[in-house]
Amino acid sequence: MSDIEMFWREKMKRGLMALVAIVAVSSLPVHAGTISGKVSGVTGESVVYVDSIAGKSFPDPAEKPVIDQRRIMFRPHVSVVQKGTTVNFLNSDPLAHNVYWTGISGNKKLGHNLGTWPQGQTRSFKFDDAGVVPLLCIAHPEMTGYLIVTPTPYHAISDKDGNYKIENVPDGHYTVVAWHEGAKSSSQAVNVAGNTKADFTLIKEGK
Ligand SMILES: [Cu+2]
Repeated sequence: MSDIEMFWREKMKRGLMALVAIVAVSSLPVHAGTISGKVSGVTGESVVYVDSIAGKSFPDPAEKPVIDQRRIMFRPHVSVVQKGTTVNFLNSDPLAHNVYWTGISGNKKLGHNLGTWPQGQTRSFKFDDAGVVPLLCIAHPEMTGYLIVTPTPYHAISDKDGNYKIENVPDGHYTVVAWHEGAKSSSQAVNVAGNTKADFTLIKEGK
């Protein structure tokens, strides 16, 4: 191979590498990170989510999570879904269950009764309003569950120790809310730039 050939080969190789680098960078999504931290002051699972973002809406999620009624309990006891999600309520018990809620975040106009249905059957409801949905069953007053409907897809349920992680949150300024059964919710401004920490301390209601 002549010197001039070597020269052009090297030049083309470098050009190609530069092009690959440009394509790789331009195809990257918006910078995103995780919001993680700990919810303390309460025991057990908490829900942490990014509150509504001005001027931003999200398509209705395609997946339809199941809230099971099994052994006279709502399972899971606490669920979180994005606004616009259709939830399937399944009765797995050999007796009739009912599902109703008296309101969403205290708004009685959003109360609803799904009716009563037997084992093996499912009834669905699409939750278009964000808020806390306390689930009840007329037949079994001891049955309680909570569905948290969030305005954004950025939400998480903590582990039993309160540690949570919300993944793939685009960089930006947000209000992040922590919810726990029987506690006063808490919100704080969080500036997400890559991986960001946000801790919460909740106070149980009535204290
Ligand atoms: Cu029941």
